[in-house]
Formats: sequence, structure tokens, C-alpha cells
Amino acid sequence: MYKDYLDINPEVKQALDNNQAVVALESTIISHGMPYPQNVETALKVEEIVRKNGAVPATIAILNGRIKVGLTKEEIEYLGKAQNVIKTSRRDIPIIIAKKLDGATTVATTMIFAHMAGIKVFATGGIGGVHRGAQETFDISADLQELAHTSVAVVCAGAKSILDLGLTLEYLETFGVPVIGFGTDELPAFYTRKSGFKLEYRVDDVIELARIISVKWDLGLTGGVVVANPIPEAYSMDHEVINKAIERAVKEAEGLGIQGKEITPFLLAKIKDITGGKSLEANIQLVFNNAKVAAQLAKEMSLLDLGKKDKVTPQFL
Ligand code: PSU
Ligand code: MN
Repeated sequence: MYKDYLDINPEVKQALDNNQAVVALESTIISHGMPYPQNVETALKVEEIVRKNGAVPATIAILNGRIKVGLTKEEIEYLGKAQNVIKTSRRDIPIIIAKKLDGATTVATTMIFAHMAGIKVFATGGIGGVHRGAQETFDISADLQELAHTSVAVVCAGAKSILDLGLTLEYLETFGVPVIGFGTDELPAFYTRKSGFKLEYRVDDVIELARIISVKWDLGLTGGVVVANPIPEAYSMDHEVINKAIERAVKEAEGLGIQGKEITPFLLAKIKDITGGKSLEANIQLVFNNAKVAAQLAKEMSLLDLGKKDKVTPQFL
């Protein structure tokens, strides 16, 4: 039974039992997405922002083979420094747990564990997607299949143009995943507010967002929702600068033959070097902004749930 493997932090447990707002946070961004010490500083600040906006943060990881929903400060510090933490997507979970290893959860895995714990809203930086050249490499992030099946709303700043954004949107459409622009008509491209890809739906406030997500799950339409929340104007990067950096990083990765799960961390680190650290600053700021919106959304969702006769939200079995 999944509960045998799961440790829910007491504060998170209490909030969930009392139908209070909780926001899930991932840990691959800590161990593989940002360098130390900015990774730890950012993770702690994100938790603070979630609290300020009325929700309880639950950073998720696997530690010594236990699924942890809600990490302590010390555990976040450990994840940020340790060298042997394994980037854990859906396929990796059973091995990491059975071997009692440490695993940092990707978007896919964070969604799975959030859903197990009963958390409906998750804030991150960017989701994985269909990689450029996937027609040949088949490199499509497991995040997309998770969004297809697991009922958690993911607040992100869109996806990086290290991915093929057009194909990523097509994939999400095929699998019935709503992509909603929060205050935007376009899919944001992580470091920039615009990507050139129009979205079908735009919502400007969290109340309407909560209603839409709630309707989906009330109807038994299981699966995730992507809330695409653009980076604040003040921190968004120059299109040309960031696109050139991405092109260069992608070429280098190809030249070095980097593949599979190593690609995203490699590109993130390369882009940071090429932009002299500017991409990291943008990355940090957009995560803060997503944490704020996610907390406000989680609050609205819990208010809506209070008014419901039956809790028909799909539960993990
Ligand atoms: N995008 C980022 N930072 C990250 C990731 C994506 O800007 O740290 C991580 C997330 O955890 C995401 C994962 O789920 O990379 C996707 O990796 P892959 O493409 O190997 O599935
Ligand atoms: Mn991949």
C-alpha cells in the first residue's frame, strides 16, 4: 500500500486534514536545476512566499528511500548540497525507494506524490516537454504523460525554448491537458513572457482558475492542468540574448553527445554560464512568482471544496 512508503510532514498533514491550502514544490530544481547556494536560498524563500500568500508549502523528495511530502529546512539544505541525489522521474521511483536512495523529484514525480498526499496545486519553474529533434530522438519528458493522467494543477512559467514548444502544445492537446494562460494570450517561454505560440484560453484571476480546475475534476476528467504564468516584466530577459544562449547550449550538448535525463540540467548550467548568471536570476524570480499564484490558487480551491456536498475529486487508491 502506498501509505507504507509515505511520510507526510505533520504541519502539511494537519493542513490537509482541515481542508486548508497546501502547495507542493519539487526538488529536482534544487538538486539539478540551480547551483548551491542559490538553490537552497531559493527553495527556502519559495516556501516563505507560499506561507505569506496563505498556504502551507510541501517540498517533496525521496530521502533514504522514504517519500517525504514536506521537507524540513535541514532536509532542503541537505538536498541542495549532496552530490549523490538522483533525478527521479516516474520510471526511477521503485528503484530509488527499494534501494533506500535519495531522489529529487521531477515535475512528474512531484505530481504523483502530491496526489498521493491529497495536494492539488503545485508550483515550479518550467515543465519538461517535447525536445527539439524529438522526431528522431524520441526525447519527450515523462512530465507530459503525468499531466495527462495525474490530477494536479501545475503553475509554471511555460516551458523553455530548449524544447519544441509547438510540439509540446500539440502533445498536451492530444492528451487532454488544458493549458491556461494566466494573464497572457501566449504561452510564456520561461525566461521571456512571449513565445509566439497563442494559447486557446486566458484567465486573469485565481477565482476563475480555481473554478475551471474544479469543474474538470468534478466531472471525473482526471489529469493535470498547466497554469502558464509569465515571468514578471521586470525580470524577463531579452529575446535575442536568451535565444542565442539557448542555441549555443543546445549545439554544445549535441557536440558532447549528452542525452536523456542529463540534457535539461546540462543546458540549464550552460545557459547560466553563457548569460553570465542572468538566466539564473530570471529563473529564481519566475519561481517566486509561480509560488505566489499557486498559493492563492490553492486557497481558492480549498474554499470551493468547502462548498461541495460530495468530495468527488479523484483520490489516489
Ligand atoms: N525546467 C527547469 N528546471 C528544472 C527542470 C525543468 O527550468 O529543474 C526539471 C524539472 O524537474 C522537470 C525536469 O520535471 O527537469 C524534466 O526533465 P526531463 O526532460 O528529463 O523529463
Ligand atoms: Mn528526456
